[in-house]
Parts: sequence; C-alpha cells; structure tokens
Amino acid sequence: MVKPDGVQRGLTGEIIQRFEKRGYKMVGCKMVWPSKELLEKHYADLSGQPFFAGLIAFMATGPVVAMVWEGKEIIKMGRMMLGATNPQESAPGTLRGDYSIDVTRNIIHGSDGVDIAKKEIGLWFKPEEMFDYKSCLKEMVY
Ligand code: 3AN
Repeated sequence: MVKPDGVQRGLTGEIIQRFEKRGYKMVGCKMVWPSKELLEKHYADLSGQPFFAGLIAFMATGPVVAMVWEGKEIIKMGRMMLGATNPQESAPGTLRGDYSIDVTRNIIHGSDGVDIAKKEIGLWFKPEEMFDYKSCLKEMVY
C-alpha cells in the first residue's frame, strides 16, 4: 500500500514501476481514503504500541493506493524491496531507503506474511476488485 505521504509526494508511479519491472503482476489496485475504523482493523496487532494513535491519525490524512501483487516469493521479496520499517535502517536501493527518513512517514506498507496478506486483502478488497488474468509477456512465469 502506498501510504498518504507516498501518494502526496507523487511516488505511486515509481513504486508500481519497481514491482512491475522486477517481474511482479498487479492483480488489484485502488485509491482509498481510509476511515479510522478500517485502519484500526488493519493495524490491530499494533494497538498496544505507544505510536498507534499517531500512526492511525497519519494514515487517515489522505488517500492511499492499496494494491495486490502476485508472483514468486512476493511477500519475502516485497519486504526486501520496501526496506526496513525504520528508514534510517533501510538500505539505499530499497523504496524506504531511497525515499524516506521518518518511521511514520515511510511511504509504503507491505504485508509481512501469507496469513497477514489474506487478512489485509479481505479488509481492503472485494473479490470482484481483483483480477485473474494471463500476462502476454512470455518470459514471465506467474
Ligand atoms: P512494517 O510497516 O515495516 O511492516 P510494522 O508493521 O511494525 O512495520 O509497523 C507498521 C507501521 O507503524 C510502520 N510502517 C510505521 O509507519 C509505524 N511504526 C512502526 N514502528 C514505529 C515506531 N517505533 N514509531 C513510530 N511509528 C512506527
């Protein structure tokens, strides 16, 4: 998910391009201005953290771009492409390492496990908002 800071800074295209160029397939994408209720469900596992209220407030400041990506080891590789949660620990070359310096405004969210991804997809997408289609790029195997 491109966070509100990523959307406002015009980084959505760059983020999508990195996943596309790596070889991943977009199967869902939409802009959403999330409610606090949705965000509280999304970040439920962090509800005990001192930064929780600030995180929810920030995430509700503007629209985000929610996406579903498909391909080999997408969760592991996606996390690698995002970089560490704290941009100060994110390697250059990662999205956060290249475009952020603040742990709250770290431009992008990525699911960190298959079960988490399933839960998050269920929160953000209806089944009919995702698409099962064949790629015409022969060299890519999905
Ligand atoms: P990630 O987004 O890398 O999976 P999580 O799930 O631990 O990291 O944290 C979710 C979000 O909460 C982060 N993207 C970040 O915006 C925020 N966050 C995490 N740790 C902190 C912190 N120590 N202070 C402020 N915000 C934080």
